[in-house]
Amino acid sequence: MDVMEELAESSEFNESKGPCLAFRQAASVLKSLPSAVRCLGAIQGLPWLGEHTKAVMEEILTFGRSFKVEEIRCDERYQALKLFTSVFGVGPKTAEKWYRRGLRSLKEILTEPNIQLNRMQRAGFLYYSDISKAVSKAEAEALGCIIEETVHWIAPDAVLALTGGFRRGKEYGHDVDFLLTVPEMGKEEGLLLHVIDRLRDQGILLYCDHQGSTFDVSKLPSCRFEDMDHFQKCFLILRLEEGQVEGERGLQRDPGDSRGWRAVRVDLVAPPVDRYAFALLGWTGSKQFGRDLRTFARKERQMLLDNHALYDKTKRNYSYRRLLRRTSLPIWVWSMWSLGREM
Ligand code: DCP
Ligand code: MG
Repeated sequence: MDVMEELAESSEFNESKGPCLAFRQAASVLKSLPSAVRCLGAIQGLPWLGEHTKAVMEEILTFGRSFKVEEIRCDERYQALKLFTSVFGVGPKTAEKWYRRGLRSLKEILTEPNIQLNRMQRAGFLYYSDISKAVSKAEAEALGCIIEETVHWIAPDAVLALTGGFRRGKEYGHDVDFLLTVPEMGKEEGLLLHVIDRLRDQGILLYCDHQGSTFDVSKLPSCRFEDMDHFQKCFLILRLEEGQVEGERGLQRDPGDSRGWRAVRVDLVAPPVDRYAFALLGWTGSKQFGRDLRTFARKERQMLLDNHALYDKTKRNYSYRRLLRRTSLPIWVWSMWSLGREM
């Protein structure tokens, strides 16, 4: 399945949306299987495995390797784009621009006088060695304690949830995602800025990009299915001290690194409490599961689902409480949820 992810990534760099999605779906299906595939017969009848995927799998099953993937791995452009997009704040477009300018390494980017890095990219380079390292569950839990203490110091009745990959049971992630809200509508508005101030006062805020809410309930039908939701959020880099992490291994870092701390990427999202359930479902991910759930809602239930709401196209309403009582919504959401618990 890593092979499928690599093929998806390569298609993304080539802006081939269809193949990219097909390989991601295939990776997702293969991950959900109880055991490794040993013959092509084992995948007969499974959904989302198209001709390309099957051809790659046949190659692997026959020769123990995929020539197509090996070719991609050796490709200079793929290598450069993969490296550049591994920097926080660098997307495929910027990576492509740098590649076209003849740049091939991170050092070349940093020493090229005509390159203007934005604030996020500067932080991405500054903390590259730390934030390109996986974050462990113990580190995520330690950060959870710090955020919880900070949030509850500001709002004792606030609700905080660890989301993203760690909520799905992953042992490692590339960042740590949290959702927070307060029981009283509207009170969540100033919350994130307070949290940021408090983290700064504690001396652990290394970088912060705060985005205010653009959520407008009256425009709900027009803000569906966008990549980013409209809730207030912040993308942070926090300093995590060695003593704060429980467990044998403590901090994830290079051997010989004696700093006693590491930088970690953290996302905080603060939806209003009446949107919390949708935000929690969306931010728990995975991205592919979210995509499949939305497709299922649209095609099988004539409903539109996103991180803000569930809209019934036939009834033309958002009244999800009524829907919960009237239909089998909880059943399909939760059955899809358990079916889609892939990492
Ligand atoms: N998500 C979302 N809208 C976005 C970004 C993410 O709804 N604009 C969702 C889907 C993701 C989840 O939030 O699964 C968390 O995003 P991450 O990119 O952190 O992904 P994961 O936590 O799943 O993976 P990782 O373990 O690499 O952090
Ligand atoms: Mg994450």
